[in-house]
Amino acid sequence: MTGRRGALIILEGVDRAGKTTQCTKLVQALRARGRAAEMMRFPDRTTKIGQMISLYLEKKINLEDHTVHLLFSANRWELAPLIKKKLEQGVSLVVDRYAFSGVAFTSAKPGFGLEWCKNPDVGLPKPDLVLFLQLSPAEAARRGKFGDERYERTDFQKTVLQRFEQLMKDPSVNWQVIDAARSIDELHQEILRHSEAAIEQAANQPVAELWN
Ligand code: DGP
Repeated sequence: MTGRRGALIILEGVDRAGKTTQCTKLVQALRARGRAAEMMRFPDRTTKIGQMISLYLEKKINLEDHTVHLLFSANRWELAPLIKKKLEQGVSLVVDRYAFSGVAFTSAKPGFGLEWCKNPDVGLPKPDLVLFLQLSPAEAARRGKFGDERYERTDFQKTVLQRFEQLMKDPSVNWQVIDAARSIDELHQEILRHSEAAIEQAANQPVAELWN
């Protein structure tokens, strides 16, 4: 043990922004540079709670909106001990979505305020870096048709983007906005640069708590 902890790096953005591709490339690049890195994703559909979320997203079951919000949050909480353990072991985690998606997607539904949506995730490990892959709804639509899952509608995604923009005003979170309309490799290079800086910065600091 060197005593250096790993960094918690989140990729966020609307659907089709390229998050999963970039998460995979980032983990590969960090490992190639001799850094311990692993990928995670939320929702994690492999747990019991995740399986229920998956059925909901596939529209095989319907769930009440508050209930679903709490399930997505519970899915992050059930992985929180593992996240902390990995970070303490010096492993940097590259995570496809986190609490920001949780707040943006639920608060895009009628009758849900940002503050209510943020509450269940209070106390989760705080990310050292949140990369927001910025893509206009028009550009996302050019990337092909949405699938059949719940939330995959252009009008809903426009509201989600507005909610993300509200969240990005919070200066306590290390947001970096990345123009996702560029090539995969250009994006990757910028993401890698920000991630390397975050890993160096996080190394000697304790893991903080959302949303402080
Ligand atoms: P993905 O597996 O990344 O394609 O995400 C599945 C869908 O679930 C996607 O439309 C975004 C949405 N989503 C992700 N996290 C949350 C969350 O915490 N709450 C809600 N309501 N939706 C979420």
